[in-house]
Amino acid sequence: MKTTLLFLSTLAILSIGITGCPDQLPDASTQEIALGGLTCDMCVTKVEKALAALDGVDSYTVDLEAKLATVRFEASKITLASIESAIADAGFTANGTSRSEQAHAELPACCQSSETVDM
Ligand SMILES: [Cu+2]
Repeated sequence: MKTTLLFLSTLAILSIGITGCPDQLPDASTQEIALGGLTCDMCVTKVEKALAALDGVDSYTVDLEAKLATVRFEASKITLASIESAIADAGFTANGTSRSEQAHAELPACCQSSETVDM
């Protein structure tokens, strides 16, 4: 009986050790955002700048070839919709949302893309 209890408590401690990762924020969420209108590295920089300016975004990667942004954020501070609209405000579509045509028109010529939605 004692051995069983010891075994169970050891198991409990072990499982806490596995799940209770200290640097894993409880409300952290990682989402992939499909980007439209991404043509070159400058576009990537524009999207990265838009993401960097957001409070609540912990980290991000922007993949030009996959046209995909992977964003890790704190769900209590910012919503996915806010992140999408920040990207749209920078002149690109995010998950099919419409982009700011004004911001898009202000992008360098190499970044001007006729595609409005790229899913
Ligand atoms: Cu570009």
